[in-house]
Amino acid sequence: MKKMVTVKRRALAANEEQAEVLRKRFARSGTLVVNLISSPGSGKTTLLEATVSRLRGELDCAVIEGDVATENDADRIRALGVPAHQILTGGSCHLDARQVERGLEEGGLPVSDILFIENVGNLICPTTYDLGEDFKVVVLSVTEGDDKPVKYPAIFSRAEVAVISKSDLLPHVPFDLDAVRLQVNSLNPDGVVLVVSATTGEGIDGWLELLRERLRGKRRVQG
Ligand SMILES: Nc1nc2c(ncn2[C@@H]2O[C@H](COP(=O)(O)OP(=O)(O)OP(=O)(O)O)[C@@H](O)[C@H]2O)c(=O)[nH]1
Ligand SMILES: [Mg+2]
Repeated sequence: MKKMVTVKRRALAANEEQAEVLRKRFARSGTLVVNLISSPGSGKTTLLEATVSRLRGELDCAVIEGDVATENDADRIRALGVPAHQILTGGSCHLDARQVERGLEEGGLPVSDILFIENVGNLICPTTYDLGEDFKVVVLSVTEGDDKPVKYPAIFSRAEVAVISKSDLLPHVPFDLDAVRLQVNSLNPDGVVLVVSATTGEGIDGWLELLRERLRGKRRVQG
């Protein structure tokens, strides 16, 4: 047990180093990097499809997709004319910084204004792996139940933005939005909660405005 803990600590320390290399690279290129984390099927790719379609002609976007198997998600993004690279983890439940570095080299992604990294669908494993991102976004769909922030506190306290997705389904499922806001707020008082439906477009403007503001902020700080 002790040996396992030591190995995990070493892996995390090595990941931190690699993430810093990535962070410097993204600082040089002025790229805003967003790490999207959720359980499988919460709507990450659908949100990205809605996002990159709307930002077309305004900002250059690129996407790294992380999955255990298939190129499905990268294909969905590429179908919209946006560069995407699929990383296959072959079983691992999260992406790490080394995979992202390699993905950038091998995927031939152009330098972009915003790089979205869609992590492997999982609310636990990706939480502690820094990918050199500017911020993490946790996506929680209304069909998953309104107790998830308190059941998975680590990701909800680390993610600067919580997107409550599939809001169009709210009339059909028991989901107490106020209770979720309170849970997220108690775990992360500075966190932002957005309520979004990628299907109807509800809340998408606020999400896009947040991305624009974060990109402006990053470039202002760097001068
Ligand atoms: N009603 C509704 N369905 C949605 C919405 N967003 C996504 N979906 C559906 O939810 C399912 C999963 O969506 P994805 O975008 O593939 O979810 P994901 O989080 O990328 O899934 P993984 O990559 O497998 O973890 C699909 O059937 C989508 O059509 C939404 O806003 N409203
Ligand atoms: Mg997906």
